[in-house]
Amino acid sequence: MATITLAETPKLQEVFGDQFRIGAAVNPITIHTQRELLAHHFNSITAENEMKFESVHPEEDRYTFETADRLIDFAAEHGMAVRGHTLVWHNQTPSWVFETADGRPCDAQTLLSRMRSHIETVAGRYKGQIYAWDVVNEAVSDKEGELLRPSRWLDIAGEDFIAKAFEYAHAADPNALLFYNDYNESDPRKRERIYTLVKGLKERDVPIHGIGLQAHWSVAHPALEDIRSAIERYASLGVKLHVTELDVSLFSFDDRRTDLTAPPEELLERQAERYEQFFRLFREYSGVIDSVTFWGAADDYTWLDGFPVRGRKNWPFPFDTQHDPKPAYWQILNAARR
Ligand code: HAH
Repeated sequence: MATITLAETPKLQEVFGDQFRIGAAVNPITIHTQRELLAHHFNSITAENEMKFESVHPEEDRYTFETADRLIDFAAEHGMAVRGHTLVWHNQTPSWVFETADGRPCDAQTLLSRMRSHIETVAGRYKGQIYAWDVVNEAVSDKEGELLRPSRWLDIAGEDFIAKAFEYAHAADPNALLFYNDYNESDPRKRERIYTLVKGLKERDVPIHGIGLQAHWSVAHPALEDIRSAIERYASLGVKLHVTELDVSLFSFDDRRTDLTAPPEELLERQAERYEQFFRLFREYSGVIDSVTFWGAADDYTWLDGFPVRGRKNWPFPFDTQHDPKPAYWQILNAARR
């Protein structure tokens, strides 16, 4: 059915080459199954899971870097940049990190010294190969009236765990750009909490260089003007912005429908409209946004298959399950034309 070959489609990395890098989250399977597509359109990758705490540091005295190293090799082979994801997070982190040998909560000093060894080892290993790290992921609360999300990091080490993570990362790789990364980043209330956190870090001279906007968006949310306001607000702190995990779900978050076996044309058109608007906005702010990474590349694989509705497929990317361009791809190209 494809009437145009990959070689004939303009490369996203070239179309936007003067504005920002174009990235994709990858895993050990997609670097094979999506190899040609990735090599053609993308000049940056992020490991979807393979550099997370549980993947590289399953036990206190054991690091496992084989899979992460393969992703680094893939990037090097194709001349791609690598964003690191993620050093400190409340999810996908093994319990041993927070516990004593007999399973009780460890003390603050133990936790911070484990954090330091972890960051030194991981960021140190990829020094010069990973140009930007998501140092802390999702530490801000989704609840009104609460700045930080309750977590074992916060419980044990107190709010200083965030500043410490940045300090350790900066010591481990002084040239890496260090990011605070979060979702619901364009919600006006959460935006203010993220702003408050990062402003506080900047005022204390914590080495933080940017804010990562995850950008897990949908055909319905967030409003374009809320995204614009978030970009402006974050940029006013004098930090860089990276769009770190872009995808555009065909379902709004509270839509529980499970009837679709293929994406309806009408939803694909709405998705395309949204993608065009987003890329126009990214271009408009390309003075502050220097990387746009999709949380995947094509619809044959997405973390949104089965999340948040079990058993439901999603089609959030500009390329379909066969890696052919969708309406979204063509409208992203429109966004590059003024
Ligand atoms: C992200 N959380 C994580 O940063 C990433 O590491 C993971 O692979 C997928 C998504 C986003 C998220 C969300 O959209 C809703 C609820 C919790 C977390």
